[in-house]
Amino acid sequence: MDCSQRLRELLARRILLLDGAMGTMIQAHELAEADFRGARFAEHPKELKGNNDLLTLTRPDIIAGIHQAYLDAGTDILETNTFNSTAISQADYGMEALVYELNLEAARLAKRIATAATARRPEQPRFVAGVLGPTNRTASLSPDVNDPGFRHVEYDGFKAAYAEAVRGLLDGGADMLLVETIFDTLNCKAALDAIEDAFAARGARVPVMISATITDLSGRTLSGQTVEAFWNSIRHVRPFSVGLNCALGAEQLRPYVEELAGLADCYVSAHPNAGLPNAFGGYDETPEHMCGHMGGWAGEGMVNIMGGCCGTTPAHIHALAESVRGRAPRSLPTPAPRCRLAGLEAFNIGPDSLFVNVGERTNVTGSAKFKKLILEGDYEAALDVAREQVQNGAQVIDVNMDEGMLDGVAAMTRFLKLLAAEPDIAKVPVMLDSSRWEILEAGLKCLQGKSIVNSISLKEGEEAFLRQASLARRHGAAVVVMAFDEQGQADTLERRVAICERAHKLLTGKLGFPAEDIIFDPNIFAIGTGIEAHSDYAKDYIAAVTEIKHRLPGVLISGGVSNVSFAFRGNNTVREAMHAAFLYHAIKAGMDMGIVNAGQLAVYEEIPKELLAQVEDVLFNRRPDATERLLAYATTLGQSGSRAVQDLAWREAAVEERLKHALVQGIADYIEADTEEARRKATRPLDVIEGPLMAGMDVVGDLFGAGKMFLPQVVKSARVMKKAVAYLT
Ligand code: THG
Repeated sequence: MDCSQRLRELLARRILLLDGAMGTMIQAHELAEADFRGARFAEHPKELKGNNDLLTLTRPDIIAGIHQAYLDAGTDILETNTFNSTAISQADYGMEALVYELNLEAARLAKRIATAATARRPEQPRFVAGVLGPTNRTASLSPDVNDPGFRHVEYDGFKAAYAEAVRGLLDGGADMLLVETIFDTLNCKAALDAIEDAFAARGARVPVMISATITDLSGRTLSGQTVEAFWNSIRHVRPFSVGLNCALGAEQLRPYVEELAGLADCYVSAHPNAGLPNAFGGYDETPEHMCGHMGGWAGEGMVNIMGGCCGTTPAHIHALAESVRGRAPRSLPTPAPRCRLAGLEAFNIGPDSLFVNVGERTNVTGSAKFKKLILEGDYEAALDVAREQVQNGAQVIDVNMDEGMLDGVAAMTRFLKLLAAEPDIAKVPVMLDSSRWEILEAGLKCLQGKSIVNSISLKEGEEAFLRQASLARRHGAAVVVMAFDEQGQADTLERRVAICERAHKLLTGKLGFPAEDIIFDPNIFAIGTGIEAHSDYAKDYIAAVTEIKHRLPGVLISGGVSNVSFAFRGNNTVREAMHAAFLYHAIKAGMDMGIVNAGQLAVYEEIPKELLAQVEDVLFNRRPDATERLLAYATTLGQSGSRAVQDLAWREAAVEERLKHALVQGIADYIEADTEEARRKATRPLDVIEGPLMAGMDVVGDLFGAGKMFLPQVVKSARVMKKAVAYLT
């Protein structure tokens, strides 16, 4: 039986115990500089006092004694003395060269003591978790407030540092690995990437435990993620356990452990501090106090693995062992499969979700304005474009830096690093959009959340496709798969469906890629181009959506919506009507998400009936002269400007109608004057809210419910409503 199976067997019966703090225990020995140095490092040029991990080599007796004390207290899983044993952390002491040895010897030492304890009492087998600490650097935050794009260490640097530590821990015989005290999920993802490399190189895996730290009562990690966003960002490695440790005491940590316990389909661990640090940086929560809380968690079936962090001692672990004895461990939930994305916040997409709007404007090929800003290096204003998309209701933002004049890797990297410092943008997941793999990969190395890679395809054959898909998976990303193969882009219903089926089979069969993380894009091409061969493009896309959803359950479907109207560039009235009608029908067919201009979506129901009929004739290729008729009709509408500006006929209607129109269309321009007019007609200002304004919002609600309005439009309606209410107040 391998270690993972033995652990699972034990965990089915009881809660397993980690140990407690190492640092507090070392401090109690009141060691001097000479103890840290020993004979071997007597001449080392830097001060070494405080380099606790070094004691594994210079005072192994002390570390062994601490391990033994924890085992005697009831610990099942010992943690190695390697919290700072990475080149990044050891740089403080000039001991980078020692990292492999520190990890190797720490694992050997813990293993020797654990094995001896198991031999003495085989009914309680003991295990060693090789600890990978967070380092003292952040991968997704700048240490310099004046330069938010700066990083001390980049993703590849973190990964290399962790790789070295992992090698030592595994060579030393660690039974499992514990990536802990994670304050920045990108650090953790680099560690997980290094761990996967090591497993692949060895042809063997060990269980991986992951434990984050919530730094304050905001309930977020230092790098700003919520508990669920964190979980979404790391669950692709199928961890053995996920949990929380450090920073807070048991009482403050409770709600977050409880939240995680409700989400994670793996074991849940918790090892809190002995309370919050006191004025002297010490910890004074007694074993009884701490276990008063944690015993309760055990009683409620909230956890599987427990222990202590800063300030805890063998007395705490002993008390914990007493208080969890006989308590049933948490049973694992079976959450429904969903595409679980994350920025700073979680964003889950499933079969019951409403249509997802992906903001298209942060694209150098899709927006002249964004391109100009990036080429000029005005990243600040470029970030405003992203911010505006999010404010307008984009739930994901598509970022594309494919431009001949641009170093795409550098631009993607810079933009995403700066974006990480803007919580109002970084809260949403990112869709990395590029036709070049290097750019997609560079983007993945900047994002702590769970992103979407847009896109991969069979264009260059199966090998390249599978390689890119597995790399995307390694970073935990979902993928957009274009209906594109060695023969070219699919432009018929049959080829669209056939390529998606082939890609699905390869991804799920060869890589075990979860269906819910596959987003098919069956190609939205321009229609109304005057070219006969293009006339079924929209119709076939919509039919392909139905067919793919039917044949490949669980996958999602997306597309670049604005493509469909390229032939009508310059005429936004027609373009917006085409997008609204296209979306209305494609969503009914099962389209889950689309790349759209979130600030500029027309309401299907409000499209003038004649225009709608003409647009739908083109969409569904209902008559041979459909395009000509729409073009002719388009010229009568004027060449540019949006419907709202052009057509002021609605201003002639009664005030109640005008208020409704403004709410449904999200037009704020006249709202105060119209609200004032309604107020003068009413007895009390409240009557305006309860009367015409609520009536208008009811229409918005009905259209939204019927799939005829989208979130970005509702956001606009809400803004208009707010303005009217503010005026009345
Ligand atoms: N599928 C996938 N990804 C995609 C696409 C797709 N990414 C890019 C594109 N298609 C989706 N994004 C856009 C962005 C902008 C426009 C169209 C698609 C657009 N822009 C205006 C134009 O060209 O007329 C630009 C106007 C301006 O400069 O402001 O229409 O299909 N997976």
